[in-house]
Amino acid sequence: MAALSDNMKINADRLWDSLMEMAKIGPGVAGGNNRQTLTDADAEGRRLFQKWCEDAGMTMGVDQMGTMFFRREGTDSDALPVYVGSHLDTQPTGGKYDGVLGVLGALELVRSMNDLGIKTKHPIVVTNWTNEEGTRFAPAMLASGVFAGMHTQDWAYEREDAEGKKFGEELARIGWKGDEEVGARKMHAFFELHIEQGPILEAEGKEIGVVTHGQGLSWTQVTVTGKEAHTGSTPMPMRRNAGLGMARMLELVDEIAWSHKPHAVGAAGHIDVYPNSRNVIPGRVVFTVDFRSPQLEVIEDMENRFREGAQKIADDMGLGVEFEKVGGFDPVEFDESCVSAVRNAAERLGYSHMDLISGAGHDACWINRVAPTSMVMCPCVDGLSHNEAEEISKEWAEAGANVLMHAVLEKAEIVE
Ligand code: HGY
Ligand code: MN
Ligand code: MN
Repeated sequence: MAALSDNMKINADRLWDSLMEMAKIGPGVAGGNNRQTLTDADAEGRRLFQKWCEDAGMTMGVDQMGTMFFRREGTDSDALPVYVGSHLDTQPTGGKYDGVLGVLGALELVRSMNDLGIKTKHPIVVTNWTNEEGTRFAPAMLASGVFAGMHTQDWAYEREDAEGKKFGEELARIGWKGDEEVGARKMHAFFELHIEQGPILEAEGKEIGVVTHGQGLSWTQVTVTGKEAHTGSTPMPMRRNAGLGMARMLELVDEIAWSHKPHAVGAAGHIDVYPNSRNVIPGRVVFTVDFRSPQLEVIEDMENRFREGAQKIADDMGLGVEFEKVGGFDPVEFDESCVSAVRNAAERLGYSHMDLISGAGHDACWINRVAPTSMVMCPCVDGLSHNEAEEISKEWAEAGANVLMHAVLEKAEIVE
């Protein structure tokens, strides 16, 4: 295996230009992106990505969840490929880099390998996972979850968005329902570059996060039922106010998360109120509680205490309450040899770095169950993400993509 040298670098200007070009597709209203999964904007972004990958000499495969795989041949076509990628779908108030940096950083390392004439024993496959965000179709990391055998494809196809549209139908509608069996592909390793989406790297003045673990996640959808009534003429003692019940339950979510400080977190980002009319007491509310912690027993404690407490709130207020687990995964420990490849790369290239637990969920968290996996993280400004003001520097993007390239090359084995 030929040596990796620190002059093997990506082209930072080309990476940045590609990020800015992709950001024009599915623009938000405040400088970020709203390119939600299986929308026409997602389809347009996929076509641009396909063109770029094919221009870089790669051949495309698409599986039945719409995940896109672009293969660069190795000298040993029978060797298991090294996969590298992330996701192109965004939140409704998404930034330009969440997921996209990992997909275009993977493309850039192949483009740079072409420029530098680098050959590897193992093929390399650049990947765009469908529906990482789980915002339009819950849960998050849906396609990678099916790939890892955590969900059935039939269940995934039946997931519905707020308008009652089904995942499988929308995937076919945008023309990205591939023919490959999901999960049939076997991997030598998987790497994902991602912005941290938190404040630690910037605060510590580090350029690279060597991601050793990912915290676990629990999503519980809660339906509270009361009774619609007139907000003016209904006496207070007669009210069965589902909105008030939700408010008390959300206070409980916050209290439970704080009880496990400093690492546990809890909130509800999805809230639907019915009928959502100014002069009608809400008769029904549906919201999703998002609890996370690096420790499984803490997640389980938070889930249990919330259900007990919310049930008591509902009982005391004469409300109905139903709970449905709609997403979740246990805390993740990434593969030691892949983590070392990331750490070796940061050291060889002279980037400041630190070990990190990922606060957000990523496709790598599921793929870690079926292949040796790890992640590279770069800082983001003020740790802000899932906000159109999400920002990174070109230097951070360059550092992350260089470390990604060297980690992939360590596993793919350069050939003279
Ligand atoms: O929810 C998450 O952690 C990821 O951003 N989908
Ligand atoms: Mn992401
Ligand atoms: Mn995200």
